[in-house]
Amino acid sequence: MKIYKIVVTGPYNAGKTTLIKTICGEALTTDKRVLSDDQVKSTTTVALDFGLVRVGGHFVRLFGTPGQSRFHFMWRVLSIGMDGYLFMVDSSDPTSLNEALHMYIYFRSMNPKTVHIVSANKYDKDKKLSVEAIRSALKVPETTPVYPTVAYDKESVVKVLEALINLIETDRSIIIKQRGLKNTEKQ
Ligand SMILES: Nc1nc2c(ncn2[C@@H]2O[C@H](COP(=O)(O)OP(=O)(O)OP(=O)(O)O)[C@@H](O)[C@H]2O)c(=O)[nH]1
Ligand SMILES: [Mg+2]
Repeated sequence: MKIYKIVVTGPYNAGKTTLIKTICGEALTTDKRVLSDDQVKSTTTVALDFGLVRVGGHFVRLFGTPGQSRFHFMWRVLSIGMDGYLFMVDSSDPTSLNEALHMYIYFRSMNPKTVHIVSANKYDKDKKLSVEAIRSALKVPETTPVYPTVAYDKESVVKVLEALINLIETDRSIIIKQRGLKNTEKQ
């Protein structure tokens, strides 16, 4: 059994805190009241979300970032030592895509070798952008999966986290093969 650190990130209101609460039940959150007038919700994450969960036979430490760019210093801090990240986008809000693109570029340049999955969240909504539209808007590389998710739905969250863990493990075994080393680690 391994312990993975996975960061859940993405722009404001994408559903990061909801996803962590859904899968972890008891999660540490730091939501505070939104101060601006044009609010679409009443609270926002100001530091981090944290939860520990067992997925696919492994322990996963989940760290959620704030979405607002004024807390961007936490993006770097929370990324230290991560094994992979989930980049969440609100598929029902095309106006959030520009901000999502900037944040996605920032995250990829900060962690160029870290595997990740993009989530088209709120896929339960009638009006939404397709997975393909989100892939194209964010210029997601072909090798990176884009998954439709519903952060309220535990099954959906487990599925995307299992996929991310598989990616992390595949990436590791490729690196080990490339180095010509034998993976003697006991499973
Ligand atoms: N319909 C639907 N609503 C969702 C889903 N995920 C989250 N929401 C709603 O979207 C809003 C934002 O959710 P949060 O979890 O606070 O989003 P966040 O990404 O943590 O937001 P910040 O911390 O402010 O960046 C809330 O009203 C949630 O109830 C989803 O999959 N489907
Ligand atoms: Mg949040």
